[in-house]
Parts: sequence; structure tokens; C-alpha cells
Amino acid sequence: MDRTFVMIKPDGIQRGLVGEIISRFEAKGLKLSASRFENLPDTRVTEQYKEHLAKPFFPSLKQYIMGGPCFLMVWEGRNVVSIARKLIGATNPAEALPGTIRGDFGIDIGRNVIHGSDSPESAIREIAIHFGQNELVSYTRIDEAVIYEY
Ligand code: D4T
Repeated sequence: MDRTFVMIKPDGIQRGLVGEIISRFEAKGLKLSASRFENLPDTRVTEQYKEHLAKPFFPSLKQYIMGGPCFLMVWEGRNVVSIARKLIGATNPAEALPGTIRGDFGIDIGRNVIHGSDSPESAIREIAIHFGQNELVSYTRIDEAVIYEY
């Protein structure tokens, strides 16, 4: 099974969206394999967003992500990286389609509620930044037998 890294950002926590967001992933048929609620340290925020280090929005992005606790998760499922990105919606919530998390719950690009890895390679990299191998829980969800055709 594929894995992806998903993180509810401080605005999502403050707005009480954790349960709603987890419900959407669960209802889709994806499987939670790890989670942690924490204030992210500077080092991991910088590592997470290192491709944006030189961008003008990096300082405000870092301040926002470090402005309160985040809820970090690893989700599992076939093609989970692209499925999670579709559930999350476009980076700019103003352009994200209704029905997506950002489309339903956000307005500004700098307060876009949630992060999801953008490729299988990013997912491997990001999971390794935030979780140890021993934190990834392996189990079978009983409904996998009817969610997947084979
Ligand atoms: P994340 O990484 O948060 O899931 O967002 P995306 O993968 O959808 O988008 P991204 O990497 O291009 O942007 C990372 C992060 O930076 C914020 N941002 C982005 C911002 O504040 N201003 C901007 O102009 C851009 C492009 C939002 C998401």
C-alpha cells in the first residue's frame, strides 16, 4: 500500500476542523497509520518546506506553521498521494473546488488549513522527517475487503 503525509495546520486546529478532516479521509476508505499532535520545531518546519526557503512567502509561512500546534498524520491506501491531494483541493483555497477541504473551509493561500504530500517521493521524504519507522502502525481495516476490487 502507498502512504502519504498529511498535516492539519494551526488554523485548522484553531477552527476545530480535526474531526471533520479525519472523517473525510476515513469515509473515503483510507487507513490511518500514524498521527501526532504537536508544536513543530523550527528544524522540521524548515526541512518540510526547504524547497520554499528562498521564496518571499517563506518567513510568513514558517511563522504561521509555528504559530500553534499541528496534527500530523500518515494515511495509507492505493494511490493515496493523489487521492489525498484531491480531497484537499488546490493550494489557494479561493480557487479550490467546493467539496474539497480547502474549497469548503479556506479563503487565503497563507491560511490553507492542511498540507498533503505532492508526490510519492515527497511522501517518503516528509514521513521520514516527522515519523520514525516504529511509529507507523500496520493493520488491516475490515472494510478493505469491500473497498478494493482486488
Ligand atoms: P502545502 O505544501 O502546504 O500542502 O501546499 P501545496 O503543496 O498545496 O503548495 P506549495 O507547496 O506550493 O506551497 C506551500 C505552502 O506555502 C503557502 N504559500 C504558497 C503561500 O503562503 N503563498 C504562496 O504564494 C504560495 C505559492 C501555502 C502552502
